[in-house]
Amino acid sequence: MTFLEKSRGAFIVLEGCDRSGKSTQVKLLVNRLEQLGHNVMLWKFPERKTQIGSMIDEYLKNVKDVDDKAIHLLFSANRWECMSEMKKKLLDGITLVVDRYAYSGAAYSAAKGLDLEWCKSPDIGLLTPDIVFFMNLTSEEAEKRFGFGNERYEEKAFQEKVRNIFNFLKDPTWKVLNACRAVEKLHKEIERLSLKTIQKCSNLPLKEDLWE
Ligand code: FDM
Ligand code: MG
Repeated sequence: MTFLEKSRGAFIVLEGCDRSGKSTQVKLLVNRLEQLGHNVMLWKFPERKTQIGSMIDEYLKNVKDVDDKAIHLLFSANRWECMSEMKKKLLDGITLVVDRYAYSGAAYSAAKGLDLEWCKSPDIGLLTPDIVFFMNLTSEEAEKRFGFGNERYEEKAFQEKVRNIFNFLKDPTWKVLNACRAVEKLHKEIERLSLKTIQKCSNLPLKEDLWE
């Protein structure tokens, strides 16, 4: 644990299936927090700009095939390689709003049939978010949104599996949001809960005990 002399930023994660509105909401939240004078930064996993990230990018764009377990470990390594920078920013008082995290890592890989506990294990000990918002869609609403892109995983049957695993993974600390609602309504709820979180965790130590 890292003890604090000044207030730190909050580690806020948004999770959910493709097309659940995460990217829209992280942008809205970052803009709003900036407006309110907070020090805030948007982060996204996978972080495609690193060397590991560019291998992941090629995999997602179907340029390359990679063994299921190997790509899973690369997604995890991609988080580990960002930890020191993220930690530094949080300790500098910057709130991080993060689009996907280790929960996506476990859900997408386990949806391929890999053992869930095996999937979680390489992420054990990562920074633990102060709050996880789960963008929950009914399967009817999810179905309506499946026009779909051309990256790997973006198809209906697979997303349904991912959804089920997210539901299995979620714990009582998650804020499960009804993501079928209007963008602005959802945004207001995320803003309210984020502001509460920022205040609540500003004097608490960072936790580096994900899934321990
Ligand atoms: N994804 C994302 C994984 O399979 N594992 C992970 O650890 C993470 C962070 O990569 F299909 C998947 C989820 C999604 C894709 O693309 C990332 P977008 O841009 O977030 O949809
Ligand atoms: Mg996608």
